[in-house]
Amino acid sequence: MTPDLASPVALPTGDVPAEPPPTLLESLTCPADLRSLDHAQLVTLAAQIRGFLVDKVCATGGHLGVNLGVVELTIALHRVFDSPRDVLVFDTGHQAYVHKILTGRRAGFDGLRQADAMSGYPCRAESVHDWVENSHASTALSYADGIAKALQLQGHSDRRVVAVVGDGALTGGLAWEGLNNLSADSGPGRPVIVVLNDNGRSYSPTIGGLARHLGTLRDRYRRKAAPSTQPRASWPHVPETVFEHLGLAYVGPVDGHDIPALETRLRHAQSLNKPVVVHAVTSKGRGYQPAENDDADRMHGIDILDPATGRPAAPGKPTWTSVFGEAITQIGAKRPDVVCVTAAMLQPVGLRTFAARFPCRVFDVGIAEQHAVSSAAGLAMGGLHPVVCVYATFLNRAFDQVLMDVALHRLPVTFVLDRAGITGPDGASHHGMWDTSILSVVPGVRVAAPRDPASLRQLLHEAVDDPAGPTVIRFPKAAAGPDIPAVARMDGLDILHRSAAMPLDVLLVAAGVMAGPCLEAAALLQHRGIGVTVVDPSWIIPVNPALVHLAARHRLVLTVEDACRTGGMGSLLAGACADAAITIPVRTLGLPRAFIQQGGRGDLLSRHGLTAEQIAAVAATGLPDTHPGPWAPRPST
Ligand SMILES: Cc1ncc(C[n+]2csc(CCOP(=O)(O)OP(=O)(O)O)c2C)c(N)n1
Repeated sequence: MTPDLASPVALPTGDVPAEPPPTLLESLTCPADLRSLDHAQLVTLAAQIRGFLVDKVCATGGHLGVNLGVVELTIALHRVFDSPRDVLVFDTGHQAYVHKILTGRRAGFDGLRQADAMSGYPCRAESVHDWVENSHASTALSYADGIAKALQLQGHSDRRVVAVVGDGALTGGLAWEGLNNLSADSGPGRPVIVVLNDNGRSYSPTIGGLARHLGTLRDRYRRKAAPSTQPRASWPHVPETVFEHLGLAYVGPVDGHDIPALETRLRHAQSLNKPVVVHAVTSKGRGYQPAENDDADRMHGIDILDPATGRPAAPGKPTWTSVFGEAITQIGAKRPDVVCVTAAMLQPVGLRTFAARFPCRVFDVGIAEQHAVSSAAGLAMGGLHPVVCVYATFLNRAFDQVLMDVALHRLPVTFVLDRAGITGPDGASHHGMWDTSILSVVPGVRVAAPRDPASLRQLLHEAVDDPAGPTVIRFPKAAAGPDIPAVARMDGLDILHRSAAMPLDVLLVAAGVMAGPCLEAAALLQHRGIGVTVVDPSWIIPVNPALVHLAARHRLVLTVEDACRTGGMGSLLAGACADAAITIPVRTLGLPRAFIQQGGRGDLLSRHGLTAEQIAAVAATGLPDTHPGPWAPRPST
């Protein structure tokens, strides 16, 4: 008989459905529980963790492929080392989901990366097992170096410090500064264990001489694993490792999915009592077919997906990144001198089409933003126009290079800052909210914030046509469009709205994507009898003198930007008005000088006063004299 699926099965009175017994994964509460498991149980546990990751990460979005690759490695680390007494530092931190699961945070995965819930990176407030929470790459060796020095000086020589670093993160210069220091002091007593998680990829395959060297070492491991019919003498020559040349010990390569082999190597590394690199070979996306088949980045990080197909649950809309990708490719077709530079993020910054059309004119330099900028300076000195494409938050790394290597030389380099402003679920280290503050002190740099796809295309053209010095274009992680036409253009300013036959009460100065909420705010204010002009300066740094003149004609200026208020567009305009002895009040809305936690972009913008209603409320209450009292927008009639 076919059961009626719509109605629950009737149980005899008094019967309670039996709870299924907990799975191995469900029965784990802390890392120590791992140590009593036998090999077969560990294999089962690894499979359960993979199933759990696919289920949960497909539902929330997050770093899937990365974490599927480190399941066995993380289990082995927690069996060999005694966290948190021994210190585990994860470089970048995007690969710490398994660590979270094993340290009692399985339940948090339902809220992964959501507001007021579990972070997508290690987080000191969440667990004593998390030492570090910065998710900018290549820092782990330096943290480990410092922690080990501190433990040593305080007599804790029995505590181990382990840094887990990817082959991608190892392309960053900072990692080499760390390695250099670790090997400078290779005596007993400060033995940092560097676990190199080598999957051959950053997002895409890792580039450069180091990647080639690691490839040769991986080859050695593969040949050992698969008995060759060729005589051993015909195998290619394998040089000693670069790590040994630096004075560190080297252990490996070891199969990063073989828990007993990993444990043996980690214990051996521990026994050496000196700085050592343990080279674990892993594969990103392991165990989930859609990730293993994904050539672009093995599903490094994903949005919400249908786990059965590995495809997005809803079709995507055009993003700022995709609009940029098309625009730069069109420019590239007309301008052979335009070249692009990426720091290991070709696809995420929208350069895939450009790279396919002009493979010789795009340079992936590894996770090396500082080098990317100075190398771009060299490209410009050599007569090309480089376009450096990075996430806004990662430009922080290269501030000195922008200042001294590009701006001081007045070189025509264009910086395209993707993910500017609130980025959402990646949290404090990923909000692209510092760029305008740091760029505002750089002499000669011009910064633009497009409001829509048409202005992105226009401003990008203006930027690459500027031979006189550095230019910057910033846009957010969001869907792009629709276009917002200007009603007038005046001395480089786009006037987006003017209240007809009303006084010039409020000037709303909208930086880029804040144009939409400012236009809505204008409608609300106008409805209350307040005259509003909405202006988009397009180039937000330096201040356009025409904006100061326009400000002087109004009774209140309110600037609105999706960036840190400190030193941003608003504070620059306020300073320029003060310098010009203009006494009308200038209010500034933007992000606070604070580390903003993760959440949805819309939610976080609203929490920081950047919705239309909130903008209108500040404008109405900030107007001198005529509009006193609390602001409450009238219900529409
Ligand atoms: C300074 C900096 N630049 C760029 C990034 C963006 N990013 C996050 S993970 C990643 C690739 C990391 O590769 P790898 O270290 O090999 O780790 P895997 O993801 O392969 O495990 C990049 C480029 C970052 N986090 N920090």
